[in-house]
Amino acid sequence: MQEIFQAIKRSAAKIAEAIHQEERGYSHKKNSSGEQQLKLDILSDEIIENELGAVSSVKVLASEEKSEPMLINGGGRYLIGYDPLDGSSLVDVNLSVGSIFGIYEESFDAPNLIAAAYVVYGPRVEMVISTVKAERFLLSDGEFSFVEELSLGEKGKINAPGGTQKEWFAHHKELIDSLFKEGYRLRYSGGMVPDLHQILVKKGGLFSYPGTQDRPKGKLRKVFEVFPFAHVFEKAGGYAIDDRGERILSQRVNNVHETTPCFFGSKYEIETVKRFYERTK
Ligand code: AHM
Ligand code: MG
Repeated sequence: MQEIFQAIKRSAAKIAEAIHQEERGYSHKKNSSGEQQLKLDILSDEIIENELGAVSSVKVLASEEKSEPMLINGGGRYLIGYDPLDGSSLVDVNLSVGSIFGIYEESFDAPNLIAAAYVVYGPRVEMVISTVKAERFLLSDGEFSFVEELSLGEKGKINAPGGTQKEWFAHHKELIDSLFKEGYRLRYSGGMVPDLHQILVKKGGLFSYPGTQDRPKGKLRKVFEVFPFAHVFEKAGGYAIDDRGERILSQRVNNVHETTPCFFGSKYEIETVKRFYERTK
């Protein structure tokens, strides 16, 4: 598995470089930001595919950018689901973005997820790897060095509510309002990687991306986004549940692009989510 993490680290350094090069090209390309964005998504996907595709233990790669998983090496052991550049539209407004990876065995069902990683491209480039614990690394002079083990407290102060408010169900709005009434502060950038990273580093809080009236199954994808972060949160001593109050890591998939409502947080916030969602049962 170490060779997979090494390949992810090399990809991260190259994607960080690509993001900065696009930035340098910004002035003469400012009328075609949509196209530019697309290029960066594709470039990030290619970088990861080239790096992970060369690792002999990798059997299948499934990218958020591609409709079908790709067989790499029939004799390999691991299936990797990844989102090459999550929140990529935020690059244009110079907010942080990220890459997310889930490492599975046998299938892309969550119980088969054995490790996860994500990279945050912000003022600094950081990476978190979760295996038996969740560890934070910082990119400096081309190398990732260990910063700390991530560990959530029982309760935080951050509320990061995703989804279009107009489409929220009444019980969800009540949940979010009640946390604000308790004194929670709004911290939401619209990029799940930096939004969740902030909660992990600040040791608690709630990130929610609920099912809504227009999207009952939410927006975030199980295999590329939700399962990997659920792994990181649990290894950091936190929780990740769906709108039925079930553990995200017990979910299965029929299609790698399926989405699920999701809630990530520390103990107190997740208990609060369960209390408000209990009424819908
Ligand atoms: P993407 O994979 O197409 O970039 O979408 C995922 C992103 C997440 O980072 C973020 O939490 C969410 O979309 C925000 O979406 P929206 O602004 O549509 O609610
Ligand atoms: Mg994404």
